Amino acid sequence: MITERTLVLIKPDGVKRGLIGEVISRIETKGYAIVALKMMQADRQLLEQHYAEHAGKTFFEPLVEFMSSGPIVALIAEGNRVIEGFRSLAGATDPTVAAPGTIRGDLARDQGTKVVQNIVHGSDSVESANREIQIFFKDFSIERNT
Ligand code: IDP
Ligand code: MG
Repeated sequence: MITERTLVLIKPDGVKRGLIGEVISRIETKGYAIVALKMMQADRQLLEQHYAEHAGKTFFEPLVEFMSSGPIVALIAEGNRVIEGFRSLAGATDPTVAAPGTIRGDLARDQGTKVVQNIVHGSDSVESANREIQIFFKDFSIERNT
């Protein structure tokens, strides 16, 4: 049995709208365990590292600005296939077409901004999860994902 961990971020739009509890509740009621959790203000350096794969894209600057515009919540969720499972809970990147029933489909919509505001981030692979967990939780052991 391989237990996975994933990095989840509740983005500034989620925090501002008072949806921390709603997002955490969906993760917990699905059956995943939350094994680390903090509220923080992400700075540019941290976000450039986290979103390195998007450097150079038109929405990169707006993304970094948006993600540093207010507090976020970072957490590590754990469980079998949690990486895929949380992406499924989150729904498609574009909230306009994210399926109803998903976090993005139920709680977000197009705000007409340069960057898509969609409440949550979730790692997309074991490699990303390990990398992102190290960025946000430096002292956390990633043993179980390797
Ligand atoms: P994901 O969050 O669903 O994994 P990514 O492609 O990794 O989506 O993009 C990271 C974030 O950048 C998205 O969650 C969204 O906030 C923003 N984003 C992605 N694609 C676009 C785009 O085409 N226009 C504007 N913002 C985007
Ligand atoms: Mg992504």
